[in-house]
Amino acid sequence: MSLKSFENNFENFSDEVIREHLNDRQNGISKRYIEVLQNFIKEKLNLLTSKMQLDIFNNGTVYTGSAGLGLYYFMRHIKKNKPENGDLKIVLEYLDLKNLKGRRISFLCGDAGPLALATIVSYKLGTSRPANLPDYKAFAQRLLDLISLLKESPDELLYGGAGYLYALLFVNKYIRETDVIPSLPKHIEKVIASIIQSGKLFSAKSKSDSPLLWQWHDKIYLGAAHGVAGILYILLQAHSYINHQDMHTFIKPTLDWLALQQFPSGNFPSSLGSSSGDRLVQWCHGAPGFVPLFLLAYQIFKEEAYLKIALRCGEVIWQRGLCTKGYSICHGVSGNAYSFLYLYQTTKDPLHLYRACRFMEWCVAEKDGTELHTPDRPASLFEGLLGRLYLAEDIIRPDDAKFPAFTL
Ligand code: GSH
Repeated sequence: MSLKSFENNFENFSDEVIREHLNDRQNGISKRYIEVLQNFIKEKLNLLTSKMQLDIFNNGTVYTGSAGLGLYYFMRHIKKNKPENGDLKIVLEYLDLKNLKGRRISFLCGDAGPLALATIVSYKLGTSRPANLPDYKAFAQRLLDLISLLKESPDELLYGGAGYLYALLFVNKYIRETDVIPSLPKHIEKVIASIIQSGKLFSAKSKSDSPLLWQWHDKIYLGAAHGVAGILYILLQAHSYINHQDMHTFIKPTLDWLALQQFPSGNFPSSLGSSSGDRLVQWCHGAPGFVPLFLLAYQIFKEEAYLKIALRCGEVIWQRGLCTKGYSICHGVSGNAYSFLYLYQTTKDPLHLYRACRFMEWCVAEKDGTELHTPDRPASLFEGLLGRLYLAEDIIRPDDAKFPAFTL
């Protein structure tokens, strides 16, 4: 056992061992395991909305606060075969719209998350929205106005510009009709231009081989939450707004530079020149956050090398992804399970679905001694229990699984 992860003693994939979790055709979850997960969701959701209420409402963000539960209910609604708009009223119960701080720009830790959700819900409810809920245009305007914070914000996902871009793309995705928010496409382009420009400037300043580079707190982070991988992933999801020249002169070469940073183990460093070396295997820092990036790069640029990088990440996550820290989505086992879901979506190889199920099982079992750090916010989406519920919902329909606040 290394310091950061428990030894993975789960059996390797075989037709025998997968029967518990996978269906006969090995292209989905067995009925029996779906039942296990549904019971888990029911029991824990009850706990979250009763005994853990205080913790859910400790702040209003998606990351550690009530909007995380709002996002959970929103995605549950979206995934229904016949979504009924009336269900969306529950999302509103978890958006603390009167107490937004006006300090941070991102979806996860700033105002953009609750405002994006409020915009979509208010739009979808239309005239059937509660009498005290403003029209979607008011929320959309507040979301757009957050751009005034862009210059003073970092570029990364958790607190910065990439997190703002995610919020704009999220609104664009779920309010499907064009021209509902006429200035949105131009606004998205402005934010992309600002992130790319900032990356060019810092790359030139630091004389980097990468044409784009960003820093956060004076360090060049590489991972999903604070670094290059997270920023590139959001930019790639917005590639229809980016011209061919920028894609091929800046974004792709940055991706290729990033690929060179992969450790022989398959993991990635948390930051450039990090003295701590090959240590963390978790979504926020390390291989799990790079899997969706390189799989999307593979889809966009059709280069097999990107798929290979993601598959190598998958191996190290299987070996070292049972984090001693705990089950969280951000820096724990449930977040790591998403890597296998993404690999399954791209390759359709049931090996990856099986692996996701075993990591899920670890998080459901909560065996003594398998979470050595009690989360600061035990109920929350990114540090706590809600993340595991989110994963359980996603594993039931693995083809549609999307890491929250990261994949559109
Ligand atoms: N506050 C968090 C919780 O209670 O869940 C723990 C903090 C944490 O683990 N942070 C992540 C991390 O990897 C980054 S988001 N920190 C550095 C480390 O553990 O070395």
